[in-house]
Amino acid sequence: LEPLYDRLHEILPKHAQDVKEFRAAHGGDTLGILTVDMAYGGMRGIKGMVTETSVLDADEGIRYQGHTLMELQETLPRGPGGQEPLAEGALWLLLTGELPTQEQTTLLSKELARRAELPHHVVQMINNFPAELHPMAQLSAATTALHSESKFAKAYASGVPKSKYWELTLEDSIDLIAKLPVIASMIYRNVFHDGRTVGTIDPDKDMGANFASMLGFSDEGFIDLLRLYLVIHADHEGGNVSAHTTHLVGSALSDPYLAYGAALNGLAGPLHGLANQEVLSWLTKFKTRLGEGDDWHANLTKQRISDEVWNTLNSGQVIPGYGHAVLRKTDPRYTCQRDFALKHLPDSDDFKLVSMLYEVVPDILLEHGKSKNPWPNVDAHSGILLQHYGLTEMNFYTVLFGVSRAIGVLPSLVWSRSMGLPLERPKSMSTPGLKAFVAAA
Ligand code: AMX
Repeated sequence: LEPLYDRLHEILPKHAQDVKEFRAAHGGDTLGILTVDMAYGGMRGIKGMVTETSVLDADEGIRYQGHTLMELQETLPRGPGGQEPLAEGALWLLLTGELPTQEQTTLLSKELARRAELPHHVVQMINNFPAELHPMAQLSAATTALHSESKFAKAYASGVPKSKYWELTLEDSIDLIAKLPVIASMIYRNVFHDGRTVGTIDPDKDMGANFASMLGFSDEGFIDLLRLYLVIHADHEGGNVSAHTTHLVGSALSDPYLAYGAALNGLAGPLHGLANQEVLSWLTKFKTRLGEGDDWHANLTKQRISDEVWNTLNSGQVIPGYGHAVLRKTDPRYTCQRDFALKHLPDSDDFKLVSMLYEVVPDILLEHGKSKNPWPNVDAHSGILLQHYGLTEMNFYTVLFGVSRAIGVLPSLVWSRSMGLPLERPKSMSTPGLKAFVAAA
């Protein structure tokens, strides 16, 4: 990985120096007003942390190091015979801020393949998990157990200087990104199949192709979908639960395995990554109510959708896959997947259902009057694409998200360590304290 190390040795120390000078000149400038509602309201809108890898605009969506997802679909290197960008390319971009060449992307593919092997105790641990344990709990536990491999933790214990932290964080991050598809595939084969390994890692193939093969899929369309999936779920700036958890836990100098294990537990929540499973579960129940077996689509009307959505809302539940804490327009990650569906499965009944929901749900959420954003997010679409290619086990969907998210938040951890960002420790207040503060103001 010399070319990557060389670039990072040029880029990151220069950036850290730039930040130092910026802080010396503007460290005392204010970033906005804090209100009592913000303190109670999950800190929405507070500009309180720095994430260099990506920035989310409420209307436009995410940009990875300045590039929109639509741009990256055009500019990142693609897999052989495929039309979708490679996750390794996104990884290079998020780490360096530079669009990679094909050669640089291939270098990362080979390196990830080389580092994929799991230690014996983690293999044993995964094979001993009961099939009833949710795949996300298995993924997080196995990730945490990889702590045994941490080069960061070992070097820290032997007194490595702070200036080297980012290099060790990078080593662990690349190792972990390489191992996650293997862990995920083992969990998939154990929980939903006979537990036997199917595909093995081919060092001449990309991450998406190897991951698909280990899951047991060879369809070129599925491989390309997985490549797209791995790219679009990788990063969503710093405040979302999984990114923020990685940053927070990493700020205690817990190594990347411990930090990302914690993040996966957050991703497993229904308001965050588990929403992709929740969407499919909602759709499946709705289809059952519409008709027996495959007959449901004959009874599908906008009125039936509207009734179902109102029933869900009136029973106090959220419509999974809709709304967002920051976005105020349709999530471009939804649009990327919709475009994929229009290209590859335009006649799918499930796609028609998801498209009809897109026409019906936003108006209902507006009329309902609670959600600040009535538009679909990334999770509204992913499930039906996976169903189309035969990955039907919805309890597994968030694991795919978990493999992808590492590609964004771990590079962010590398940037944080290179800037020497400190332990995160915001001030909290009690309600009597807030009342006294407001009274005295
Ligand atoms: N259906 C029904 N009600 C919704 C809603 C939805 N899809 N989205 C928001 N609301 C409600 C909230 O529950 C809240 O109600 P409350 O005042 O009774 O608590 C009110 O609208 C205001 O919420 P908000 O400010 O618009 O959203 P938020 O920032 O608090 O939460 C999110 C954002 C994503 C958790 C929320 O929109 C939601 O629960 N969506 C459904 C779950 C989902 O799709 N999550 C995935 C998000 C993407 C991801 O992280 N993978």
